[in-house]
Amino acid sequence: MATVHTSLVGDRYASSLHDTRIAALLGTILGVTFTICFATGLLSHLIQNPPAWFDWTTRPAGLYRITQGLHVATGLASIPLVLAKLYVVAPRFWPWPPAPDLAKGLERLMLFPMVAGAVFLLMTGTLDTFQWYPWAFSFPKAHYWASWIFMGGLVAHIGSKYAVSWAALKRDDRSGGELEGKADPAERRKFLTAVGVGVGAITVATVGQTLRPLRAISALAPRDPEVGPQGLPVNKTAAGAGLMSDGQPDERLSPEIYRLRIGGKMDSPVEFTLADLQAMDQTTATLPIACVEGWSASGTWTGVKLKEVLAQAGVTDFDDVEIGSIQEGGSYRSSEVSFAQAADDETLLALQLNGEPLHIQHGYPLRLIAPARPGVLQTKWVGEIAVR
Ligand SMILES: Nc1nc2c(c(=O)[nH]1)N[C@H]1C(S)=C(S)[C@@H](COP(=O)(O)O)O[C@H]1N2
Ligand SMILES: [Mo]
Repeated sequence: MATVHTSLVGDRYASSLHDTRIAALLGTILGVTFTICFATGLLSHLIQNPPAWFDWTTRPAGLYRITQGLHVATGLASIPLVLAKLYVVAPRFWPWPPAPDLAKGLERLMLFPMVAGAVFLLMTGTLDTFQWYPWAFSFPKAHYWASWIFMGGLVAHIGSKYAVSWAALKRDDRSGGELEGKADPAERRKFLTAVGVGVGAITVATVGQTLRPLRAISALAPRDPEVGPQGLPVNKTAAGAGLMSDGQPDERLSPEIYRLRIGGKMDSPVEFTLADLQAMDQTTATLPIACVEGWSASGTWTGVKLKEVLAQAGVTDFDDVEIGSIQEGGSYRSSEVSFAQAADDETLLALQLNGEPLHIQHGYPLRLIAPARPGVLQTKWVGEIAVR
């Protein structure tokens, strides 16, 4: 079946690592990491943009921490794997003739969305974990659509390489593939060990931003889960949200002026002062902030149950509520809580973190905190609730 095409570049690729079996092995591992990465990414997208049929659970409380931790970890681990795979298959980049027939031509064309997609996804994803956006497009939108384009290419690629790869993996047979290398077992072992060490080093160097016991050795992690006021990192600062002027907090955050307004489909809106909220039954819960960027950290929060505040405003029946911030612009100034999510006893409007009033950077005087929720939906400086 597969013919061996003469490579234009000849002996430059004489290394025995350009081998079908190594390519198949790396491809299989990448198939696993990319599938986990895609599934967890899709889930994160659904939670943040829920269609009518989807209602994300609140339990277990640490679930999003795990799924998003896996998303970032499998993405980062894929970087050395992709580089290794590109190296192994390099002799096949420019075959001659480029497309001996239509099927081969199509197969090669589908490599473009896959390779370009992988590079784009891994680069933008990594830069996002550092909150560095040297581009003009919306990161979540571009990352999301690129993942579908990439997956299309990946599925086509697996379809076209499945038989050859399976044979190479099963029979230790290097003759049926298109790569000419005659891998020597010792060199192959050295190479694969190096790739494994690369994957391990990247993982250990970053996973501490979410796995506490590893934080001391996670030298490259963009976030240390303990750095920040009250022992928690901060993404959007009060100043960044436009809530500071001349170094002073916006007056709408002051205890005298602050109001929580419940409006929306109600006959007449209801307002609570900070003292009103403090006088309600208080609940304490230990819940993580799990940022989409992969860091997560736990805090002990005290405040009022969202459903209790709504009940006191006369609201017991609704589809969902939109929790709005005093922050005026910005993509993440509000978030939706469904009826089922609001029913959880630990879906809180928090007034305190770790036994102290919330630090202004964590959303003083009131912030949303709920189990299994992406950090981006844990709205800070809450000022209004729209009932729908
Ligand atoms: N109003 C408002 N709330 C917000 C954000 C925001 O930009 N504006 N960012 C969110 C994001 S992305 C995260 S990860 C958490 C972080 O909470 P922390 O700063 O208290 O750790 O706040 C969320 N709440
Ligand atoms: Mo976040």
